[in-house]
Amino acid sequence: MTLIEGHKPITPAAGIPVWDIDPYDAELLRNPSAYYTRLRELGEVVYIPRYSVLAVGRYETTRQVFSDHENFLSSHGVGLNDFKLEDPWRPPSIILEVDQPDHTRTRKVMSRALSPKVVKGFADLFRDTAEQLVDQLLAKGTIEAVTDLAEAFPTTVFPKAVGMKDVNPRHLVDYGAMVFNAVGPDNALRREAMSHAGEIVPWINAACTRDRLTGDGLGAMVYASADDGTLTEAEAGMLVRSFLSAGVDTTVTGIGNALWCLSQNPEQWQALKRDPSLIRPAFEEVLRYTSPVHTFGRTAGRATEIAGFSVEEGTKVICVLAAANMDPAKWGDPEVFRIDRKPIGHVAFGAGIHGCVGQNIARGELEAVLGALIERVDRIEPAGDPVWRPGNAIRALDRLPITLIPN
Ligand code: HEM
Ligand code: OVM
Repeated sequence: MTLIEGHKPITPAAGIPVWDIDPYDAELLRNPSAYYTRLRELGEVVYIPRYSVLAVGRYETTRQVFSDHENFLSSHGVGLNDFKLEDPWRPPSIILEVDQPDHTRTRKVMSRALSPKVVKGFADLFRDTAEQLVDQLLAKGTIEAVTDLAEAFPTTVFPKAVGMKDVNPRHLVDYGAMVFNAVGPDNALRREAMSHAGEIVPWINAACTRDRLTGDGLGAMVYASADDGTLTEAEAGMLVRSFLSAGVDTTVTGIGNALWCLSQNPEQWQALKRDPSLIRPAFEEVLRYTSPVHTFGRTAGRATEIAGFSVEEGTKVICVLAAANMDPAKWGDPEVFRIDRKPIGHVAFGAGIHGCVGQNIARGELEAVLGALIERVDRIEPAGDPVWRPGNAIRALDRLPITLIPN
């Protein structure tokens, strides 16, 4: 069989609309909103011949496929590559890229390490770091918010939370770019991200071993599960790798996207300053509105259906979370950013058994950053055009020039 983008080519069922588009085109990824709209309008599920995949973007359907772990598997990879047909670029994640029952044991270890109680223990670290950083940036006035704040904050606090002895913020950010671009096709974005692999992969793998971790962080909690026999030593290292894979670029993107939302919507910024209890809901709205992870996939493990259309075994389905989070059938005025919307049920963290296990950390980091900002900053003004960075799975800013005006 000749594979297409590393998976089995399919014949779509009769009645599924065929759409000749490249959803991983860099220009489309910079400005995706017309693609999201058309994807939802075309039907419950669409066939994209260029990659021989199905795509879903309506809220209910996307949520359903994403959470139906019985029919739609993760063990074949959550990108275009089918791990059972072509070797993945790295040993698969033992939490993200596995199915039940394998998933259950590793997920338990990770949810304990990332529980609300553990995350509360990082509140002081997060707050102190955010306050210091915002004070420094206020002294500068005009900043490039992506590097100066969105990257600076998580690359400072997250390695400390994990207990990493080796520090290299650049490697952490670049590894995230590899991991998330790897779920797309073999395009220029993926190749550029992968061009750093030779240096970064060995550095990351070394940073995950027990001797490179302190005794008091998230890493040590995972290794404690090797001591009690729940995990092997190698499995513990693999779960630490999952922290480093999923825990940096996502929150970098969340913070950058939040600053974009608030700098573009000054009345929402003022509303947040007036009512700090809206910090959490404001971040949920940032997640709904910008979907930092815009697309992740599944593979049909058996013959099944999507919204009544037959789907053959081995079919790759790309789930466009960002389109679902903008579906007017679910959200009133989806194109309006409203910090008091409280968008319960958004799929920015996924849904079902693989739903983001790090969401407490993500919320904790954002709460600290937004909290420090509202206490110190009167206005956030654009200081140039925002530039988006195309990514096969992540929608992030490349540059966000802003001016912070103190209280
Ligand atoms: C899973 C998004 C932050 C660790 C996921 C999934 C999404 C997501 C969409 C589902 C993947 C799937 O079902 O295939 C985000 C966003 C974040 C964020 C938008 C920040 C704004 C974090 C952080 C960590 C983390 C800070 C680590 C501390 C993970 C892990 C999984 C995951 C390990 C796999 C869970 C499983 O398969 O059971 N995340 N994430 N994430 N996330 Fe996050
Ligand atoms: C992992 C992981 C988890 C979530 C997202 C992700 C594709 C990787 O366990 O390595 O990025």
